[in-house]
Amino acid sequence: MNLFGTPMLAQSDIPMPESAKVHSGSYWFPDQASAFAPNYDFLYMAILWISVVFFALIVGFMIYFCIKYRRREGVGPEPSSSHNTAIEIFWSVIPSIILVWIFYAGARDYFDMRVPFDDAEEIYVTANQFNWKFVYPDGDVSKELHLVVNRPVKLIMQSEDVLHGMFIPAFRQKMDIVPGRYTYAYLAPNRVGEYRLACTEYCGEGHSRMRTICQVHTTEEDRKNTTKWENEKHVGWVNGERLFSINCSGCHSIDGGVKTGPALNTIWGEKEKLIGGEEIMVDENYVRESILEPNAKIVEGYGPVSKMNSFQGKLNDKEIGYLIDYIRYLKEPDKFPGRDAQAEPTTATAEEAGTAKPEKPAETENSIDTKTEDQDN
Ligand code: HEC
Ligand SMILES: [Cu+2]
Repeated sequence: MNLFGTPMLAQSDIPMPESAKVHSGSYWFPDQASAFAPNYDFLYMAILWISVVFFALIVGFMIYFCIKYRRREGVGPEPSSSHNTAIEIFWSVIPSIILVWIFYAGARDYFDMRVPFDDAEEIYVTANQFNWKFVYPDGDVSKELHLVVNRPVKLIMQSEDVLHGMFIPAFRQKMDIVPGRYTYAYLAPNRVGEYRLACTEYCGEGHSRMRTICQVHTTEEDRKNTTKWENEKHVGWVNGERLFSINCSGCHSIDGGVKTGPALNTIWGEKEKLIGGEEIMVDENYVRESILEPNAKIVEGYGPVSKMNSFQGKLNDKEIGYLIDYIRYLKEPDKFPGRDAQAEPTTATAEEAGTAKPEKPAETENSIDTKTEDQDN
């Protein structure tokens, strides 16, 4: 049992896995399910015990002196010293050292949690009154947050209306979701199970219902197969379009214009001239190689060294597959199912969720509004 009682899972139909019923949490704390949690709990307990010890010492001495030096019949005031350098130094230096240590430990843990991981899975979080929506790199959409154990995660969060807060007690992590800008949270789930995720900024009447679960799965396959996705029938190229707008659109146009790199809308199936005069047919392997090893084959006019950085380790095979779908779609849109072939919405939330619209963290506040408007359809 922990202080918060059993997890509240009212919003979810997913049966609770065995692991979630066993609490690893202490009397004070819920489960520790994140790599950050032990440090936080340690610091919390350290500060608590330091405070307890000093409280006992100070109040103890105070009571003792009150009694010892109380005013009594026939006992005159004793002469008292007004200054003792040794004691003053002692009680200034020791607490200072402790305070500096608390600051150091707090800052260290804080920065640990704020520094992006190199290989984090990026999950887009949209909060609105009073729902959560999570969009995964391959376009899957869910109403609960589904993670894979020991796989670091970057949450890119935005609000559609008012201020919300994302709190996962088992991770000891909390981050505001502020309208008009993106906020980030870096998660390091290290324990399989089902944990609570709740809104912690009062956001209106339904605030207390704005909670869901964060499920940490054993493997990617487990997550893929056991999760109830909101948009099961989503179309590959739409995912590709999303990934493209996040990763590639800065250098590649899809209207034929040349940016840092060549336009990609008509290359599929064509012969491409490389530096050195060689010609190559643009197919799956060529696109794949262009993404993973840009320098292996360089398009004529873009040498001698490719300005494209490798996406090795940043995009997995499935994501590259979606990008290939998208590049093919750009060339031959008629051969692909339309955007509307996506899952038929069953509820109002599923309707929004059905279209995995490209959501890209913007650098500046101003660009956000235009971006979301642009990408709404
Ligand atoms: C930093 C800029 C930059 C980014 C970001 C970038 N590229 Fe490139 N890309 C280039 C440049 C420059 C070339 C031409 C040189 C070469 O062939 O490597 C190129 C070439 C390519 C080619 C070969 C094009 C042709 O005409 O044969 C493909 C395919 C490609 N990029 C796909 C992608 C995809 C997919 C992404 C996103 C995952 C991406 N690129 C991101 C700069 C970039
Ligand atoms: Cu809220």
